[in-house]
Amino acid sequence: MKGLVICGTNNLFQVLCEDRTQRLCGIKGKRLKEIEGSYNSLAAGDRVLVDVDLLDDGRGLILGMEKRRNVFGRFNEKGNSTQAIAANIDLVACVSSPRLPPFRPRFVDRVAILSEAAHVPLLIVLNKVDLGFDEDTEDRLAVYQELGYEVITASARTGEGIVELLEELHGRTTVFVGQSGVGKSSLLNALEPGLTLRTAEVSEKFDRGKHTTTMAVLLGLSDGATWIADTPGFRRLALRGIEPDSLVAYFPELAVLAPRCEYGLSCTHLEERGCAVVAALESGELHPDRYESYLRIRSELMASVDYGNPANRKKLPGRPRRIIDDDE
Ligand SMILES: Nc1nc2c(ncn2[C@@H]2O[C@H](COP(=O)(O)OP(=O)(O)O)[C@@H](O)[C@H]2O)c(=O)[nH]1
Ligand SMILES: [Mg+2]
Ligand SMILES: [Zn+2]
Repeated sequence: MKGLVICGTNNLFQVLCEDRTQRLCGIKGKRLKEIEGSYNSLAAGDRVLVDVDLLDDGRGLILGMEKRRNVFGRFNEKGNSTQAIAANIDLVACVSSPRLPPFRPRFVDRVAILSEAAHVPLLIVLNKVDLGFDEDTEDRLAVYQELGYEVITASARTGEGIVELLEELHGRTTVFVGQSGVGKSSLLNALEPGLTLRTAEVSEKFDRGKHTTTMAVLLGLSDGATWIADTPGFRRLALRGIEPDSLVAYFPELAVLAPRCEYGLSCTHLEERGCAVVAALESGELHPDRYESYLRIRSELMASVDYGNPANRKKLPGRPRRIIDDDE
């Protein structure tokens, strides 16, 4: 029968089957050939075909996966491969806070790129607005809005913005991402009391140590139509698999500017003559922080495994400048 992957890791998954029973399922033959080469085989939100264990109704075997509509993932540096976090989603919600921890637009930029890569719209939630926020943060949020990203200011503590957030999420499947401490769990509980208790319960069953820290758990709201993939706080979001020369396509404002560069597609937007990106930066049309993100991520992509190979490097204009950890 058909089922929906709620969470799982290490080839063991919790699947909500169409008869409304949750079953702990292994994978037939340990691996599904559709997704060979990925760090974790299946992700929360994947639709699968399950063979129920005849001797134990609480168990089953996953026979196959339905083609994914999309997948939101990140690069796992330890595993040196892409890690699917949630599949078949309608929205990415990047949760942030103005203080404790401070607002980190560079992290938001990375989530925005991952959303663009997955072709999924992005919602930026600034939680903890009861703590107030400064002009810089306000300024950056306005930039994101101008770029076409939805922004909601909220407070899990006072309830501000929660109705608005619920309206955004209603009837959709959303993955919540954000650094730890920004209030993802608190927001989920503000949306529906007790919601995160289930994350804790499910995580316990899967306590295999290392994997649980990156496991997403799909939670269904009681309306039966709204799903949220709760994720643990990622400290770092490494990016891979994007050609450095195509990176502009993931920054909406750069994608518009780049075709106007004098050197066209071969422009790296670093220091070429007639670069429309640099011109926009100088005129103030392009936010310097967004350009800085572009530079940092480009360096990271240039220095990554794929481009560390001299054979590949020759093809690429410009040299990696430095690797910067955005946590700093
Ligand atoms: N002032 C304030 N604190 C909050 C708010 N939301 C969460 N917190 C606090 O921030 C801390 C981290 O919250 P938590 O939900 O665990 O964050 P998570 O790691 O993103 O899931 C907790 O101490 C919460 O009480 C808020 O809207 N305002
Ligand atoms: Mg949490
Ligand atoms: Zn250029």
